[in-house]
Amino acid sequence: MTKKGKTTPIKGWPERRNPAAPLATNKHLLKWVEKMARLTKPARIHWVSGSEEENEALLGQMTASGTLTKLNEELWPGCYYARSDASDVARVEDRTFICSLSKDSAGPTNNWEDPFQMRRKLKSLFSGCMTGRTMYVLAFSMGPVGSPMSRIGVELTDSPYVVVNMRIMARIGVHVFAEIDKDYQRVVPCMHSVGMPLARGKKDVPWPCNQEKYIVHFPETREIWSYGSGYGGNALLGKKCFALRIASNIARDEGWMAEHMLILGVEDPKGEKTYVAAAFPSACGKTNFAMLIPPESFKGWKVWTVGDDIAWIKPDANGRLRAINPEAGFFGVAPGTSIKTNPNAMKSLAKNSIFTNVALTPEGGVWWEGMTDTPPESCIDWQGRPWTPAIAKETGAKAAHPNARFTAPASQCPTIDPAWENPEGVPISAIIFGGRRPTTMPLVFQAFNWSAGVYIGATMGSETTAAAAGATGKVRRDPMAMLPFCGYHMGDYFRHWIKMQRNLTESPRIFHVNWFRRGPDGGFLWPGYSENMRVLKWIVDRVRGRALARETPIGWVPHYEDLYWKGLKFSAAQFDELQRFDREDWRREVIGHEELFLDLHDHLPPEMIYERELLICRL
Ligand code: TSX
Ligand code: MN
Repeated sequence: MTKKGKTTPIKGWPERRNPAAPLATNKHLLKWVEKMARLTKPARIHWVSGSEEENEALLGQMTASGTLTKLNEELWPGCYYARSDASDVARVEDRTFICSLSKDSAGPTNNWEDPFQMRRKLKSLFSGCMTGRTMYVLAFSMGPVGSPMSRIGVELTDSPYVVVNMRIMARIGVHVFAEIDKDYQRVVPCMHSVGMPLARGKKDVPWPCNQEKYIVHFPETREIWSYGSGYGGNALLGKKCFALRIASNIARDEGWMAEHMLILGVEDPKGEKTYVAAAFPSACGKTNFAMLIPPESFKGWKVWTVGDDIAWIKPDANGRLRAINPEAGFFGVAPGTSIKTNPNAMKSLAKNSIFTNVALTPEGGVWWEGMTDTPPESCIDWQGRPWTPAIAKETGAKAAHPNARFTAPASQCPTIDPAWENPEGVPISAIIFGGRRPTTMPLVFQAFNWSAGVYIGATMGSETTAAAAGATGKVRRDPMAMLPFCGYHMGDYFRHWIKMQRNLTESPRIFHVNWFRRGPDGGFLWPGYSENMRVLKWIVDRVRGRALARETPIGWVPHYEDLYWKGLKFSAAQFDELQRFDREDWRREVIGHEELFLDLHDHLPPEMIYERELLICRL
């Protein structure tokens, strides 16, 4: 093990005694790194190679300093555990900024700040902010290295925790530096600091961060600056900041789409594969759906996972949409994940994974609410305090933070699609929108056409839960699940969606699903989970021209007989209740659409207005 704070020399690492030696030759990159080092004043610079030895050394160093705990190697091989500061546990949307030249291009759903003023602010925040720390030069590729659909970033960070997490979530290191040396034009510079300089001789804390947080995007110059947080999407800049907020700007300019979508492949008994992408707001079980296991009765059917969070979708030379998952890992919410709800996720995170803000068991394992039916007799909670089921009963304390995460390599998922790293991506035949809706929305319906489908995506929403701010039981609109992630005006984003069809010879079919409709007794009408395969099969059969449907005012819906029911007792009467179209509910629904559109009206494409009018007429 290396001494605290020292990154060199590293045992078993003869080939790189000096991590300060640059791993790229590109002059622009070297100059930028030098300039940022002059600004932030780190004690040393470490160019991240991505090697196994380097990773071991970083993990060892963080274990020695108390940032990480190595889990029991027998139970959790290659796994580590981190507890964050109690004030740094989630993305900070009110501290997230889009700094375009004009406020109008950021739109009313983003926090805008004048780029010149913000640059001045950032300069003062970042001045000397890495004092006493190591600045890691972390080159990463979103998408397989060398794929024409991939994009490259370089994150300068003073957090070794970020480095080891990014190593799972993205492709990093020497291969990416080699790409940069071929073409620096494609590089998105990403600055990250936890915002806690270390005075000489002063002991570090396990989770350095700053109460003042700034997550800043410059869409025009394609830059990201993040200050004050070491957690998740605030700090792993390849994910939400780059692959969604910056990439949505690049995609609009270049004619493709950066979406908050899972990608899965459905293989039928003949071996024919149909890929679909799906957007759901948070707390709808996106990762569970991406890793779905069909019920026993679906002989010969299989679901393959391409990605669980982000899809970059682009028309190919034949005018068909193809998608890649720009990520290399899953950064999933741990609570609620179990062998029952998602066995594939449990197998993905069984080794070589990092757990943040879950509970630590006496055996050196991890636990979270919903992982097992019976909780451990005792454990250490996410804040380092003793936790027992009795304490939980008395005080309501959670062992794991509700936003606790696992960082797991996608390659470890048992259902990872053989084509998940295909540089050309996979062909997308259907797009699914969904939400958590106790009323109004049937289990499934199909949009009449592309523009009607875009309208469905634009108006989608989810019931507000206790976790989110605001009243529970109201619908929160979250267009295409992109409200916190679109790096420009939402109205322009809808226009871009509408325009995408012009580049296509064949547009994907668009569907809306709702696993969460409730009956008069308040219970869920649909069993969900694996049984969602029945809906997925209908969707695939519709796409392939094999399934019938019935026209309603909102779109095409399946008859009871159009779904495959073997292995599930679900009557036609139950199905009719689940699929029920209620005119009164829908009249309320379109009024809800209006609320969102009011804010965006001066940028809305005419199609959104016409679709709404047509829907009203049909109601
Ligand atoms: O992930 C979920 N999915 C998608 C699975 C592929 N969840 C969990 C949501 C929180 C992240 C679901 N919860 C789903 C679902 O389809 N459906 C429900 C609602 C539900 C919960 C429990 C039951 C049924 C429905 N229990 C019984 O029927 C016994
Ligand atoms: Mn997400």
